[in-house]
Amino acid sequence: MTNPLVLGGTTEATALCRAMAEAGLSGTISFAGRVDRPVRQPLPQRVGGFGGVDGLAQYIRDNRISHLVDATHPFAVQMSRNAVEACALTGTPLVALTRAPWQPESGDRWRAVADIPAAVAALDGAPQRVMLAVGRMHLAEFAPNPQHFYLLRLVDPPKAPLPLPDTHVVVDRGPFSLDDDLALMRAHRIDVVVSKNAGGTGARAKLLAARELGLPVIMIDRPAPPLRREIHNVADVLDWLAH
Ligand code: 3Y8
Ligand code: NAP
Repeated sequence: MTNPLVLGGTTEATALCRAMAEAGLSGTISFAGRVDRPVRQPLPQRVGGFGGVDGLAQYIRDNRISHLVDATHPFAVQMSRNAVEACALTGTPLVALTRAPWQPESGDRWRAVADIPAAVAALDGAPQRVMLAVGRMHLAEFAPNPQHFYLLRLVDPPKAPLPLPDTHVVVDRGPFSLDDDLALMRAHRIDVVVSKNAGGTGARAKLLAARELGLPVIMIDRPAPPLRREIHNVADVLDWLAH
């Protein structure tokens, strides 16, 4: 009896759950509870942390989870580490449904940086108009460069004062479109875009818009994931679940 648990929060996770439901497979998708209203999913969902490795291991035992699919975002590296450890503890088969990093193409003006602190350092210098499209959780790290105008895109309206003095907030969740991101960057006269190398399609529009406008992009490399089996498409995950 397969009873998979999908760690979600990405476009691919949602696509996997739709395919599982269409294939008549049961399962559960899990969210951390980062945003007010996670998008409706075609499988039953649970929201909230598990309580570290032991909490996840206990959840796996209590719910007789037969397989774990880690379909979290490439920057959700703590969750991915916990999944590897909890599956080792409980002997649960694990795969990661991941997407390749974006690669620069002709016309791109990317400056690759190792992590968020390096992206902050890359913004040292004279005031610019920055599209800071890295979400909410790491905004405070950019406070050392208050001289810029920041266009911020958040999933939910800010619940606390923002750590930056000169901002314009757009409340929107992806997937985003090229036309909308072009209009947004033109409307705010953006000079530079800051992006995580999320990969996938949901967040890619801003890169295509930057290319069309000839804007530089500060591209933040993803943290190294733990060692685990990785699958890059939904069909192969369904096949893995069936065997
Ligand atoms: C809660 C669950 C789906 C999933 C859609 C993908 C695409 C649209 C683009 C920009 C970049 C950013 C952010 C982003 C994208 C997809 C995917 C993706 C980037 C939701 C969702 C949850 C989250 C959490 C949220 C983070 C934030 C990051 C916004 C659902 C909508 C910036 C990542 O306010 C907060 O606390 C937000 C936190 C983690 C990163 C951060 O540091 O703030 N995602 N995003 C998940 C949970 O609770 O477990 O409601 O759908 C999911 C999606 N967001 O089903 O189609 O697959 O990547 N998410 C980044 O890439 O830099 C926006 O603005 O251009
Ligand atoms: P993280 O830093 O790797 O994880 C921190 C803690 O959050 C985990 O230890 C776990 O808590 C809890 N958690 C994370 N993902 C969870 C999930 N899917 N279900 C249940 N608990 C989860 O994670 P994050 O970067 O904050 O990402 C949180 C969620 O947002 C994930 O679903 C991820 O896919 C999604 N997301 C993140 C980004 C991003 O840029 N980071 C972008 C798009 C979507 P416990 O230790 O208590 O179990």
